[in-house]
Amino acid sequence: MPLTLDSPRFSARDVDAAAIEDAIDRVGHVVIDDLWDVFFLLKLHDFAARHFQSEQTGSTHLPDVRGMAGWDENEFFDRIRKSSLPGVLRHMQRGDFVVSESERVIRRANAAVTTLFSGLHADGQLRCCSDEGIRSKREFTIWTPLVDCTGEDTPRLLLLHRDQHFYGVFSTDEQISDEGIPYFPLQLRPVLHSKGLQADGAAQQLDRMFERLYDARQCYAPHVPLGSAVLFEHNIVHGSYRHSGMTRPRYSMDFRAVGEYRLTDNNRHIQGRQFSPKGIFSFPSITSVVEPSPVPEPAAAVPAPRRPPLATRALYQLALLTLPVSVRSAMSRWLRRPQRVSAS
Ligand SMILES: O=C(O)CCC(=O)C(=O)O
Ligand SMILES: [Fe+2]
Repeated sequence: MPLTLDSPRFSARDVDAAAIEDAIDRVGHVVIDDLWDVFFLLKLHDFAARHFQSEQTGSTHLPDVRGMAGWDENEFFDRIRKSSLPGVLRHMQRGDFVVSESERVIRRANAAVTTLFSGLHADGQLRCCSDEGIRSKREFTIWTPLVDCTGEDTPRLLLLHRDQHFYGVFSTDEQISDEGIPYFPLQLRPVLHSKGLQADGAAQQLDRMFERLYDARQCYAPHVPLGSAVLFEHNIVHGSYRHSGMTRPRYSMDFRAVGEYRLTDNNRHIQGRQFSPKGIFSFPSITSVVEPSPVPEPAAAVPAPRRPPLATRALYQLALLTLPVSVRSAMSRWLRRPQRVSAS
């Protein structure tokens, strides 16, 4: 069973929500091309570059972006509103849906640093909400790269076929352990600072384990150009697609959406925004309609990263509307060039 690039693919310009749902039901995930405004993603890339560069811990992710310098909460929800996602999610959730504020992550993956990838796992962080779903109990993750992910030099997303798992492929004597908790090297690490993956030869060992997984299970690592996203169901096993030959780092954003749900003591603490045909409301307490707001200037203390000039980015945005994906990908890679992060 090979690793394939051939994920079900749809265009956000001509969205067929029923066909997307059908593909999710069969395979577990879909790629949606041209979903996002690329300027928005470039802003998020700047945000990620600023905050990861100032961080010394070597962590794979910024777990909670709320209140961080440069994060614009209203713009985030407004960009979702302007995309094709509400149509798709309303169809699959059979009505209003809620995007959580807390289970929203900016990540990085960099194969030059063995520990900088997200190991295999299933999501389901919002089970306490989706279990109480009124019209649907489904929970979806939307994964969006903030760089072009169409080359073999850049980590992208790895997904297993629906109902497949890495259990059974490896034996327990291949597990390593951090703070007494055993796990497989390609699995999501149980603790942030994983010593088990810092041993000599760990990168090669990881490569070999992933190759054995690709032989044993149906795996997907679709190309995802800047502007596209992967939508998958919470129980799909996924993680970073990486191998030690990769040279470019990747930033990405992921967030989750559940159907409108009943409030209980277990989920009342989870804040989110409810998308309804009347607008976007804070949830659980429906108090205000969210209006788009101008993007605030970055905080003075945080140095702005180098970015391509506005005219170049405007040209790119124009080209995006007219050129085929292969040409857009090449432009996107070129645009990302000044943003490279050193491997150390
Ligand atoms: O970005 C990655 O490599 C992993 C992403 C992930 O775990 C998620 O989107 O839930
Ligand atoms: Fe995940």
